[in-house]
Amino acid sequence: MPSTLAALNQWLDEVALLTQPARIHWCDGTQAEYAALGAQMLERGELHALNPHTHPRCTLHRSHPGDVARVEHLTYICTRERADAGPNNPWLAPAEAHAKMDALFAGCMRGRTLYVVPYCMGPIDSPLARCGVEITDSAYVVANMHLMTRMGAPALARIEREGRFVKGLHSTGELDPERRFIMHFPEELAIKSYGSGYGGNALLGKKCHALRIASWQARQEGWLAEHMLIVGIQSPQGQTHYIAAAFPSACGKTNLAMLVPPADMRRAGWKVWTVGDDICWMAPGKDGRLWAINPEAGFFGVAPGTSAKTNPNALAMLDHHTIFTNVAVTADGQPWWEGLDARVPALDWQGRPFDPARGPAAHPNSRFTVSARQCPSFSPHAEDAQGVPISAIVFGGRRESLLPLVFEARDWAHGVMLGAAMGSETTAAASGAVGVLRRDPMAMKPFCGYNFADYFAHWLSFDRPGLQLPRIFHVNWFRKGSDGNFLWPGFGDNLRVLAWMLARCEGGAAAVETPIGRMPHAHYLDTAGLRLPAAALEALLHVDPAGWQREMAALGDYFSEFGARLPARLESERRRVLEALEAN
Ligand code: GTP
Ligand code: SPV
Ligand code: MN
Repeated sequence: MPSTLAALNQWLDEVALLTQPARIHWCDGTQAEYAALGAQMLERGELHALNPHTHPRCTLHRSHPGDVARVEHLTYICTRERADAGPNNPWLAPAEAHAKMDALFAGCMRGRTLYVVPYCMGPIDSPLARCGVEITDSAYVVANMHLMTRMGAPALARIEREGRFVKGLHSTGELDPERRFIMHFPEELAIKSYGSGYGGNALLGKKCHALRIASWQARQEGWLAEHMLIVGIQSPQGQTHYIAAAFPSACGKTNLAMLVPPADMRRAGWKVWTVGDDICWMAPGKDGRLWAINPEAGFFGVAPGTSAKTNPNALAMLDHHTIFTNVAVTADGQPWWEGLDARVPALDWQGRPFDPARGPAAHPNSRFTVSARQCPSFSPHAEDAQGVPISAIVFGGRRESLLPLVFEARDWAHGVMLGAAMGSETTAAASGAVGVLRRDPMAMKPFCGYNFADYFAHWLSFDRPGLQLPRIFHVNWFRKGSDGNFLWPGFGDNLRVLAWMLARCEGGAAAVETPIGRMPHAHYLDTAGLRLPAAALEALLHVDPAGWQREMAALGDYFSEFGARLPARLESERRRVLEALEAN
């Protein structure tokens, strides 16, 4: 299946000359190909079979124990001008980065198969979709790309028609953290990733293309590439609104996207439809609204914490045709992770007999890979070529204190400032310490492919005549009480907060003006079906003026890191909140 596109053939020739593979396999994306790859990996021990009675066609991959998460300090944006990458990204000059990477890639595929993976991010017939080709020596990566993207012959046909594609080169290498880099060349629409087999580092269509490269393109072309879920909320009146929400890694996107309404709201007629759980591409439509697609075709989700109680939709899709990575296993060969149920697993994520003294049985960043079509709540509009119209944008983080359950921005510029101000406690999705509060504007700290100052300016540029922009909200499901427990039940009950937002979008619900934004009256949140102490709800909706003054002062220090490049409007929005707090 050699391509008719000369640029593709030529690039492949160059890569093959450099990496010296024993054979080249052009992926066609068929089920037969997927099955053959699976059989080879089972035979080589790269995948392990799971219980075929409880989990038909499910497999387990155990990664190298030192290769379990994204590596942000080794992930570079290589632009000609250092300032274009911004203080928010590690940077290397393109020539230097290519030389460094090509030295690593030299001869690295000797004796191995080179896979050519043409893929399309987004519905294959969508004008919003974009294509790429990943060259990799990892069968595990190819299998994951089968589930996560539209890959193979249809994608190649689109690439040949368009003549344009993102070039991604990946090798698992020696899995030596000293010889591991993920380099992005936005000016060349190219990615080079070496030394890791982990999702975000190796499935190049995902974070590398659909966020870092796409965010660069989106700025040039007037659209947005965001780390957001997309969910449709159908009210008892039958109207469906779509919400896009940016939460940092392992902070609840998958769970909100697949939310099951609590019993009282389900009885009242609320329904929830999943469009995407991690990435959202949105562009202004002819009607002035923002229309969004999920560029992915599958979910690469966090396993720990997923249970019949927290996320029944996820659990229902994970009992067949799923690849698990770094989960534990029960004595009868079922996948298991912390939070699933009360069983005790036999083997930990490294395949050793489980010993609680060694820590959790499943790796805290263990994941599942599954086709989105297996999700019971998958929206009938998830694959619409034109996308879905967005009514509300939600920002949120993992904040044990200060940040209230929900508040609404006064207008777009205020909302952009709230997004830029986002902070969150770090999680196991990236290497490094967990639970440390850091700035993560719009949940894009690890994923924005250019200078954050320019990114904020790009967001602000949508505030113009002719556009009907979504309302912007901020949420926090992770406030803790003095006992260290979460104050808000979260998960399905988050729909109570979304319902207030939708009422706001329809002009229905009242709001209280506060210095930080608009908030619901406690009685406006439908918490009748909840056993939530009044004191907890009050704490969740409390604005602490002194704490907020400190927060806004710290934001000023953060903004000053961007110097004169920071849009003045952002700083004036910050001052406005500070002044309102002082006047209060
Ligand atoms: P990435 O795939 O890393 O981008 O993460 P994500 O944002 O999709 O996070 P996910 O939904 O997988 O949630 C991560 C963890 O947070 C899981 O362990 C969840 O159980 C937990 N979580 C999600 N929603 C809530 C919530 O509303 N409340 C609480 N307390 N925990 C939650
Ligand atoms: C994240 O870390 O935000 C993820 C997982 O969604 S990864 O694909 O590895 O980036
Ligand atoms: Mn993510």
